[in-house]
Amino acid sequence: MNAATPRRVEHQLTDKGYVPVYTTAVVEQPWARYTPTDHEVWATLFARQREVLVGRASEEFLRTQAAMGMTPDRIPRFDDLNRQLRRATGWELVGVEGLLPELTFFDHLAHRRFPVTWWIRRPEQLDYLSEPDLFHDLFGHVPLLMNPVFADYMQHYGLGGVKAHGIGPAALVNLTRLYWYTVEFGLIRENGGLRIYGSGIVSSKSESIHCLESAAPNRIGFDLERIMRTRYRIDTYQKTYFVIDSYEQLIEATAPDFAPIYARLARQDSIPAGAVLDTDTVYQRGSGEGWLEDGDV
Ligand code: HBI
Ligand code: FE
Repeated sequence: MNAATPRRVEHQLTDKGYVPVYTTAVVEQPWARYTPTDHEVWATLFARQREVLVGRASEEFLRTQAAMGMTPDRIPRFDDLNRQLRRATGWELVGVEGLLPELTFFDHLAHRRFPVTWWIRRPEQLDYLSEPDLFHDLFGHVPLLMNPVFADYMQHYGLGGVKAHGIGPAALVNLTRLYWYTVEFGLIRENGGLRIYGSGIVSSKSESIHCLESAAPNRIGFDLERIMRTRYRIDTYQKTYFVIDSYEQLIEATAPDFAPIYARLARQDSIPAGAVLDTDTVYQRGSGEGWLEDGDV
């Protein structure tokens, strides 16, 4: 049994069919209405992920998550986390119904507000969910907002997103790819190895293992414009993971004005999700085992 309130969802017909677009309203976290099942889902996912992430996740991710007091006991209160976040980097969490229109999402990030879905998945959805729920957002995205460099990157991303929205759809596609291959599915070099910092990976047990240990995917050094040209996967493991040397590299790479970059990219083809270029810094050239031919976005 899930927390009571039905989620207000409209479905919009797009080229990808009917996609849920939630109301843009900010909602209070209905903490008192979470059921024992909701807390159990949180506890199960939290314990399972913390176990699989030791030695696999970025030290900074594990450190910040522990520092802000996230535990498996129960779903954290946004108010408690906000006290820590405001003090550390000036960020705050706002409750939302789910996926937001892009401009609304960018505007939140531009003002150091991270939108967190207030509801958590059901027990039968433990292993896969097609949209971000509370576990993905809170466990996956929030800890690194305690890190000042990553916190700045996320705000810069939001400011860039608002600008890109004004430039046009091609710029938005380029920028969404950057978010996808860093914030959601990024790897970082640490202690002589590769570690995970992407939220889409840390909230998934199987991908936490796959992205580092499978022979299938490419692992390629971060290159801003290369990433902004590269298509990605929504419904399967990534074919390619990009590796940063440090969180500072994200800030340095995104400091310049993007307008000339968008103009240059507009004259270049997109790169297929599984491609490896001669100019790439290759940590692993993937075997491609299990890749589906179609479906890159
Ligand atoms: N809305 N709530 C929410 N969370 C996201 O991560 C999110 C979103 N809307 C759009 C979006 N992400 C992506 O398209 C970003 O690349 C903008
Ligand atoms: Fe996410």
